[in-house]
Amino acid sequence: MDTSAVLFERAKKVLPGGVNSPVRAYRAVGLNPRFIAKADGAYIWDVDGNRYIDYVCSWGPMILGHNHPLIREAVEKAVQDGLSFGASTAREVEIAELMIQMVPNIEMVRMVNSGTEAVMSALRLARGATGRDKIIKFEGCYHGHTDAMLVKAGSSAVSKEGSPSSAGVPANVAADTLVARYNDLQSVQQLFDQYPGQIACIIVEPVAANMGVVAPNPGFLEGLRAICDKEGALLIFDEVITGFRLAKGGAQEFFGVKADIVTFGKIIGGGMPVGAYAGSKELMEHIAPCGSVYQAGTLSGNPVAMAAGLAQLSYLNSHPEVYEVIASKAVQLANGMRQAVAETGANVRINQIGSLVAPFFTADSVESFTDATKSDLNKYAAYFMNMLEQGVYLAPAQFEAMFVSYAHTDADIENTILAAKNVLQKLVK
Ligand code: KE4
Repeated sequence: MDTSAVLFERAKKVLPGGVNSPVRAYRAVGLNPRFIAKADGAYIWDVDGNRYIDYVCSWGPMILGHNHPLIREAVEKAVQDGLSFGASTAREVEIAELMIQMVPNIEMVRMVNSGTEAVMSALRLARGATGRDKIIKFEGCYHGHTDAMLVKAGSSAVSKEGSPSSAGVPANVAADTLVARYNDLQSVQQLFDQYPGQIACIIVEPVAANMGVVAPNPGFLEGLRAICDKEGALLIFDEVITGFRLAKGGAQEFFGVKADIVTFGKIIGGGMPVGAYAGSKELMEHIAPCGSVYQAGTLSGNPVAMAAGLAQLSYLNSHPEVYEVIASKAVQLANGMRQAVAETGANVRINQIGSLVAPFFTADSVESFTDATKSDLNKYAAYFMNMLEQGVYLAPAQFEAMFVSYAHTDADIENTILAAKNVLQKLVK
């Protein structure tokens, strides 16, 4: 098999930037990307045979670790019956019933094929249900690449030098996207005061995990709920990352705050392409064919993808201890990294909530995107490269998260902490 270097040269001839998703190009860390050959449990192997402890976990889907036997067997069994029918199947009903059982405050679900598609559909639903056009998002939050969300977005869409998040987004589309500051309720209320009766919804990552990891300050999500109730707008929790990760019921359960629409992705596909959006029966019956808000998809509810998602969600539903275990491992990791920071005198702040962790190369607290952008991105790039050399695979960009899975062992966590200490010692010299 070709090496990563050879594959990347070939890839750049046939794929924009040599990748099918920008962050995979490692441009934020200034390295050539590793091509991955296989994965198992907490580990991935690149095409050159190097093994890494994996904290990307496919950007969140692999909460049980890679190549879980239950998920693999469910997929192998499902493909025996065919790959796609373009017609309804029992498994779509079963996974929707299970999601409604696991997640509070949702009565109906619509399956789509990605988080982006879930968000795009949820925004259209909010606009269709309220008759209002404007939407509020938060600077540094990332909600996939639908036009309306590529305004001051996070993750790999972070704009350079203040330019918009993407060319190709018409000004009149971007004009309907209003941007507030995460953890700043006043910046939200100001927009409602400026555009009374015009704002359909607020969309928020209940934990911002596309600016590094930034938790909501106490009262922030509750405040968004209250503002939406007062202003007649809908609250959308984008739970593509937090859904089925922060708790069985996701952020609504974890924080005790109800959203009107919830978007999902990643974990519900078990590694296969799946997204979903969900809400009350009343709201969801605005969606075609019941109502006037159109949304459709050739492979929505694909039977093989549903088999993978159903296997993963069923395991999570019957093993709630997973949540306590992955959160405690993340605490062990974060505390170990903080110890390494203290021992080396490095300027690093570690944020952690649930099984999400993120280091920022700054001595200051990080509670907003502005704080996150003040961290030293070059130091992060050096940290990433050195950790890779130590056999630890982190997000190849600062504005992402570390994901701890059920497959990460205590030894993996301890080895990661040791690697971090070695690297920080080297970087502070
Ligand atoms: P997808 O369309 O990539 O399935 O989901 C978009 C999305 C929506 N909402 C949130 C909160 C998300 O984090 C994402 C996608 N997450 C990124 C990681 N930051 C996916 C990785 C990538 O873009 O390659």
